Amino acid sequence: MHLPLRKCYHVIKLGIVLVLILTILTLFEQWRGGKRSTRAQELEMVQDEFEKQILEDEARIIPGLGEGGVAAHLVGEAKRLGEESEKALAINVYLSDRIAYNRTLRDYRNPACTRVLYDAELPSASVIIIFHNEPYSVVVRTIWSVVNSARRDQPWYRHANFVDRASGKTMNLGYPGQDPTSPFVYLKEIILVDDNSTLPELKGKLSHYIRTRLPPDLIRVLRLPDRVGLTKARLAGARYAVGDVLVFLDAHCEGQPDWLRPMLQRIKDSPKSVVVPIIDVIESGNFYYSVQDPEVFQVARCFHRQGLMRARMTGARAARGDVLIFLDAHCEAGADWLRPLLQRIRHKRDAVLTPLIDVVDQTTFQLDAAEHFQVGGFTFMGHFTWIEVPEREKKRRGSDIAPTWSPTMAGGLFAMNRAYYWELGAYDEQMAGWGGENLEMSFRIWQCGGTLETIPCSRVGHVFRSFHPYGLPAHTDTHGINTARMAEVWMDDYAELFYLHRPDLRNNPKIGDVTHRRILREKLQCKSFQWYLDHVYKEKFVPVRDVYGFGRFTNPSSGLCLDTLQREGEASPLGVYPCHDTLQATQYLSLSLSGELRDEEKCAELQYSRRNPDEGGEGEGRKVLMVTCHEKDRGQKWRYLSSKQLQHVESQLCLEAGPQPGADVAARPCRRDAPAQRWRIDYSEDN
Ligand code: LR7
Ligand code: MN
Repeated sequence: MHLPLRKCYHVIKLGIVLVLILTILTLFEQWRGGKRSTRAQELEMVQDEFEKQILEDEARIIPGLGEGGVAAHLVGEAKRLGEESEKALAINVYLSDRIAYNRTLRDYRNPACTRVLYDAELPSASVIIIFHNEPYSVVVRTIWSVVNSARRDQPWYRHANFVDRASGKTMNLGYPGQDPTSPFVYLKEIILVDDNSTLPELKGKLSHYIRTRLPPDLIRVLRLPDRVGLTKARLAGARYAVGDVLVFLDAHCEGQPDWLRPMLQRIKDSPKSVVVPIIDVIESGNFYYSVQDPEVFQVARCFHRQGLMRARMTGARAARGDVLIFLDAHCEAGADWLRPLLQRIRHKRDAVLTPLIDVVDQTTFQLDAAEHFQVGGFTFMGHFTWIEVPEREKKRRGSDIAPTWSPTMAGGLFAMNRAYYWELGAYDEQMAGWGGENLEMSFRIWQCGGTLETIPCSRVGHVFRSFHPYGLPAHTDTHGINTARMAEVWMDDYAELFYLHRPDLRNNPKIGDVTHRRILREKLQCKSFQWYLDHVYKEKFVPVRDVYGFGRFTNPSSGLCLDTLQREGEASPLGVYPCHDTLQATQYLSLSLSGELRDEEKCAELQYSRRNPDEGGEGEGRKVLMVTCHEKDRGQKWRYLSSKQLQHVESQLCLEAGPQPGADVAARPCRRDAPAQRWRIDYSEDN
């Protein structure tokens, strides 16, 4: 009895200890597990919240709205809310939130593009999209557009086969190193660079959207800890990228079918080509996707019948409108085709205009848009402009869809071989905020041995905004300062023409140090700006090149100078103003060798006078208007007489100073004894 009792006691003691340990263990486990699950729960709750918001977003979308790229309209209260959002954000965000993230677009490409075969083996692309406080739905639509238009399973995806040299076998592998089953044959990655946005929906919600709605392992989001501006944000994206080619996009773009391959193919064939797509317009108010130049309208017609002259005359006699428009009876007009014509005729009564004529196929009624796109130019004020493709370039490129040389690029949408990007000096990392980097890179490309080309089969739409919805660092003029940095490094003596517009920036310490960029220019043995003007952009009017005289045009008897008086607008009268001691932009005019009296973009011509079309009235004379130079022989030709008079060749009238500062000049019958008709030019062959 004794022993078993003792044993029993021990057994019980042991049991109790064991039970205690077990209880403690389970309690601990429970405690730990509980803790873990609250964390998971919290995370889940946040995700659920994002999910809920995203589902709400998706429920808001109106099927079919804006589909095909047509203008989207809302009515009533929704319309008002839309307009309000556009006023505040420069984009109709309320509307954007209601248009499908992956809407389709009408295909505006030249039909010849659909017949091009691209190599099966193309360089891989890293698409870099930077953003600061861009509207969420617009960013998501941009991402979808890139993803969709780079899929191999799209109907348009056809390619030339890749022949393996070793085995002689025909293969379709995509590019080397890529999983051949991946649907994104040449899209390596999309890198989103968040330039320190403050909008909450661009943080967790956007990440959640990407994680749950978009293909895995394709999209990275880089969150910058500080706001660095667009140049440095792009640099950050480029450092991160691993694809063969860098493709930069603004965060409000939609690509046309197959927009990426034509650029990759060109870079493969010519690695030092930096390429841009044709940039189409997505209207900020209604998301209408239209071809690049909104002024270009399209009237389509199929075939021309003969012998219609008499019928037209009869019609013209009966017409009562201000303007006669003749159309064949088998035309289809593009959007807003009429107003550009009427607008032009209002400014220039004697203009006879033809629209851009597209072709409608007579059997299929397929509309083939006449190829029209513009390339990049610049002004000495440091701004990007659109220019027509020069005639000599049309000859050189050989075909409407061939790579077309462009003197500059807009800056936001381009593709470039990644190694070449770094070799060529990437970006000037001391450029802040917005602006300037586009001309800097354009000049650098050309001057240092590359080419800048528009690839016509690649078209991407961009939402053009009328103002920046985001603030820029401390309201500094980053565009001016960045442009001055560019001018200091790349423009040689021509930098003076920039400083003429910005005397405040001359020798301004705000510009900062550019030594390292000058060293880069030296190292790459780049050519001069003069070379650029002479070889790349011959058509550019340079106020000191190919001119008979330039500078101030002084009327000695009054001490007044010709002055554009900072008047903006399509056609603004030329006036006079007391001469400035130093040359300033509004008084900087040239008399070109072809006889134009002009500033950088506008030429003096006479206003049409209804009363007396050929003679200047004895009274007020005819007004002299500054209008866009047309480089045709008519109307904009002047000559400088030995009597120091400026004579308008066509009308034989002479330029006469206005009576007081700020007055308009006039063209009047030439009188040798009229002191108001005498002009002295600062720099000319005579002086
Ligand atoms: O501080 C900033 N940080 C940014 O990340 C300021 C802007 N950004 C982002 C912004 O969210 C956007 O995605 O940078 C991108 C470009 O800014 P936008 O869209 O306000 O510029 P933009 O389209 O008005 O201006 C054009 O010129 C700029 C000069 O610095 C840039 O080069 C833009 O990329 C360029 N856009 C285009 O080329 C599109 C075609 C427009 C034309 C002509
Ligand atoms: Mn933009």
